[in-house]
Amino acid sequence: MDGSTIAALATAPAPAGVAVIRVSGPRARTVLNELFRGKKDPTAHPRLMAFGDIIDFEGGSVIDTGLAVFMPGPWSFTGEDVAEFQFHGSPVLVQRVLRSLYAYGVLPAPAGEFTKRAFLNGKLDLAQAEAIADVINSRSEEELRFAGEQLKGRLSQAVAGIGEPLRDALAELEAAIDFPEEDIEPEQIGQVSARAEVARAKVSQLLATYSFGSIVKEGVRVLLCGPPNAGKSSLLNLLVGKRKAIVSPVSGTTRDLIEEEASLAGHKFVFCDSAGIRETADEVERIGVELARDRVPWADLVLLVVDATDTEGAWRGTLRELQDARKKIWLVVNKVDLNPAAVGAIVCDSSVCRQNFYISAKTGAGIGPLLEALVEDVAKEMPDKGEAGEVITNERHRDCLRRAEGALGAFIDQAQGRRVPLSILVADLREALAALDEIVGKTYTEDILGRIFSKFCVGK
Ligand SMILES: Nc1nc2c(ncn2[C@@H]2O[C@H](COP(=O)(O)OP(=O)(O)O)[C@@H](O)[C@H]2O)c(=O)[nH]1
Ligand SMILES: [Mg+2]
Repeated sequence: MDGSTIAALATAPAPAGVAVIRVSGPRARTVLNELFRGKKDPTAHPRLMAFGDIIDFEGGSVIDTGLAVFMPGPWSFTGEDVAEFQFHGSPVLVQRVLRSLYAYGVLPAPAGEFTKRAFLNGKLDLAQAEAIADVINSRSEEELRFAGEQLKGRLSQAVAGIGEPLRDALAELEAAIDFPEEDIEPEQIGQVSARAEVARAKVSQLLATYSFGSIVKEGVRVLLCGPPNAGKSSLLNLLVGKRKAIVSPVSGTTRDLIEEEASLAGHKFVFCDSAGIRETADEVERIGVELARDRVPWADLVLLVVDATDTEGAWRGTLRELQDARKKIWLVVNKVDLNPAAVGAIVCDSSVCRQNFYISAKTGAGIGPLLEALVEDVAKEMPDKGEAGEVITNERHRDCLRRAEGALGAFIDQAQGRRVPLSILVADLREALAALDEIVGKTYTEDILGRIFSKFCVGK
C-alpha cells in the first residue's frame, strides 16, 4: 500500500434509489470534514449515519443532500479509515461527487483495491477475498452457497488443517539438518511420512471436488452438434427459452458458435449451438465447421442432434469423431413429427451414447424428458445439500493443490527408501507447504494479487 486515499462508486453505475461512494485511506477523515456539512460531525460519531450536505470541493456549492458515515481503521472493511456517502442514485451526481473527491486529491480506486487493502491489512485471507468476488458474481443459489462458505473461511480452515501437522514435521526435519551430528532416526522419517500421507489424501479429496465445483460456478457445458438442418438451432432456442439462433431451412445457416446460459431447476447450464458438421465448399461455413469441431473438448455433454427423416445415417461419422474425443454423448432424434417411425428405429448403442431422445423442436414433443434428464444428470453430481463439505470452485486453488499433491507425493516416495539427502526431502515438504500457503495468501507475489484483484469490479 502506498498510503494513498482512494474513492469509487460502490453501487452499480446506473440510475437507482441510492448511490454509495466509498473512500478509504488516511485522508478519509478530512474528506468528511471538508466535503460534508451536517448537524452532526460524522467523524465525531464513528459508525453512525449523519444527515447533511455533500459539498463540491471546487466552488463550495452543495452537490446533494445525503448521509455520511465514518468507520475508523482498523475496525473497517479495509482496515484503514473509511468514509462513505449515500445520496440520490443519479449517475450525474455520482460523477460530480467523484470529481469533487478527485479535486480534493483522492485517487480513483483501481478494480478490487478496497478488498486488496483489506487483504494486505489482514482483515481477510486471500481465499476469502476471492470469495467476495464470487458472492457478488454468483448467479445461482448453489453458487452463492459455496461462495458464502468460502467467505466465512471454510476453505481456509481446511487448508490450515492440512498444513499445520506438516509445518511441525518440517520444523523437526529442519532441526535435524541444523544439527547433523544428531542423526535422524528412521522412525522419525516414517512418522513424518505418515503425516504427509494423511495430508496428501486430504488434498486429493479437495481436488476431487473441483469438477463439481466448476459445474456449480461455470454451469454444465452442453454442445449441440450434428448434421446441418437437423434442428440444432431450433433446439437451442427451446432450451434457453428465447430466439437466440437463426432457424432456417437453408442448410449451413449457423456458422458462429452461439452460446447462451440458462438455469434449469436452479442449476446453471451453458448451451452452445454450432455449425452442422459436413464437408463443404463454402469458405465461411467451413470455418464454422472447424469452430464446431474445436468446441468439442469444451463440452461436458454433447447432444448429437439428428434428423428423424435422415435414413442415411450421415451422422454416424460425427458420432465416431465424438467417441474419439471421449465425450459424454446423448443422441437427440429431432423432427419425429415428420417421421414417427424413427422412434426406437434410429438408435445409438448405449455403450456409445448414454441416452437416446426422440423430440420435435417444432411441436415440443419429447422436450420434457430431455430437460428432466439434463437436470437429473447434474443433480447426480451434487453432494447432499445438508452437509456439503469444502468445495473447490477456483482454478487457482486447484493449481495450488495440485502442486501440493505433487510435492507431497515426491516427499513420500523419496522418504521411503531414504535414498536422498535430508535437505532434498525437506525441500519437497517446503514446496508442498508453500503451495498450500498460496491458497490463503500466506505467501503471495504482486503478480498473483494483480491477477486476482483485476477481475474484481471497481468499488469492491
Ligand atoms: N417439421 C419439423 N421441422 C423442424 C423441426 N426442428 C427444426 N425444423 C425445421 O428444420 C429446419 C432447420 O432447422 P434449424 O434449427 O435451423 O437446424 P440446424 O441447421 O441444425 O440449426 C428449419 O426449417 C426448421 O424450422 C421439427 O422438429 N419438425
Ligand atoms: Mg443452425
